Amino acid sequence: MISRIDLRGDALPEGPALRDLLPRAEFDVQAALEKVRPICEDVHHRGDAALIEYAERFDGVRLDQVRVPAAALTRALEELDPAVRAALEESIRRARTVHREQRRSTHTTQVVPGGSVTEKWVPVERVGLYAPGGRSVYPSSVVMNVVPAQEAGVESIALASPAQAEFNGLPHPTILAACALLGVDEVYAAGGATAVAMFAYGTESCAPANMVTGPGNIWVAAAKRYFTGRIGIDAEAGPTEIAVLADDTADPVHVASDLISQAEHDPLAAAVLVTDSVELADAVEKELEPQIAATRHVDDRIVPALSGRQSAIVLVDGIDEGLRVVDAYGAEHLEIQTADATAVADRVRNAGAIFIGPWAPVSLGDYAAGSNHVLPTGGCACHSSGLSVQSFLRGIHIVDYTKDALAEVAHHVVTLAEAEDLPAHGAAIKARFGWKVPESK
Ligand code: HSO
Ligand code: ZN
Repeated sequence: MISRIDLRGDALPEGPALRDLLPRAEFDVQAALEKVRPICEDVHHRGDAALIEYAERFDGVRLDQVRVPAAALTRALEELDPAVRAALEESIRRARTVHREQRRSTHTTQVVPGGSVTEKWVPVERVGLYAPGGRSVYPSSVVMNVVPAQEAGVESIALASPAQAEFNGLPHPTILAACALLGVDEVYAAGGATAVAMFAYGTESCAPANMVTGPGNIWVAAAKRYFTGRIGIDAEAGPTEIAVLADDTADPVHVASDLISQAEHDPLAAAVLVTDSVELADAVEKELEPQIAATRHVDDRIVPALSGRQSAIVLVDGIDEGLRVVDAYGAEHLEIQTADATAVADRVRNAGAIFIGPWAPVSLGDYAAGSNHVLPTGGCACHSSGLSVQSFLRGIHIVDYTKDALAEVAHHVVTLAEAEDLPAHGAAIKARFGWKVPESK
């Protein structure tokens, strides 16, 4: 079911050529952009009325209002299965423990006597978080978005999730319950691109946000791209990915179950095993079948994900080559299932998150490791990181120089201004010293 790419024998190509040999799904956000543009502009011009109309068209439910009443949040929490509540509470606790330590403190650098630069970290004022509905109702993603925003000190946090016909037009009750657990009381029934547009432009019932984060399908990614520049975004999340770098010490039962675990998300999800052991590759392939037979979401997601061109078993000549392959791939999630996994993991450069050894499967990170599960996809791990407190902070430089400190460096500033043919820049210095460049000491 899963294809093989055999890279053994010849030397691996360098850089992009190696990346081209590796599997990856088509995720054409640009094409989707043209479709979301009129929807976003409609929300701009007609506000809540447009949101209500799109909920009827896309979600099949007629809403009276897009804002979820406070009583619905309270009720959802009251009716939440106690075991799910306990699990969410533990997930929140662990995520807070990790994210609290990501806070940044103000730091002043004394550049010269009398001249300092302070970096002050200020949270984004208002953030709109998106939680998908439909196939992916993930209260865990509410946790992963809200916790870093709260720990960063974001004052105003709103969340949107699609209206669900079976719940009278409210978002899914577990999403509402997660919001209530986290203390998020501003929630909207809005889905996909319309939710992003609601946060970007604001409507009668929802104030505009400075930033939108959260997972979503291609329409959400396209809407994020449409508004980039106007608002901040976390990332254009693509289908989820798992790569496993394994040798003959790995347990094929674990490897197969982990590959299936992420294939379960989406028919476009990617599962890639990189190994130098043909025996392990054979054993994993054999193990996939009974495990798939024993689970749900088989024909709609797991089989298309594993048999799609985005998934493969990649055979390499050794773990050094395997490392080159996983670095070229830049997986959202990377498991290291090798001898001395910690040392191997230490050598990885590109991955959204790394899971070491047999006892740290991606599923743990999805729910309760304390790490964040909103991670870069599509190879973006080579330049971006997952969601964190830092995502919601801005570092502002505060420049404070005395007259003497400015005088000392003035000639350099004037020289550079002249070199760039910007004499007025230099004049702004000279104006402070009787239109002369102060003598350097
Ligand atoms: N693996 C997904 C997140 C998730 N898993 C939510 C379960 N629920 C993307 O990192
Ligand atoms: Zn997952």
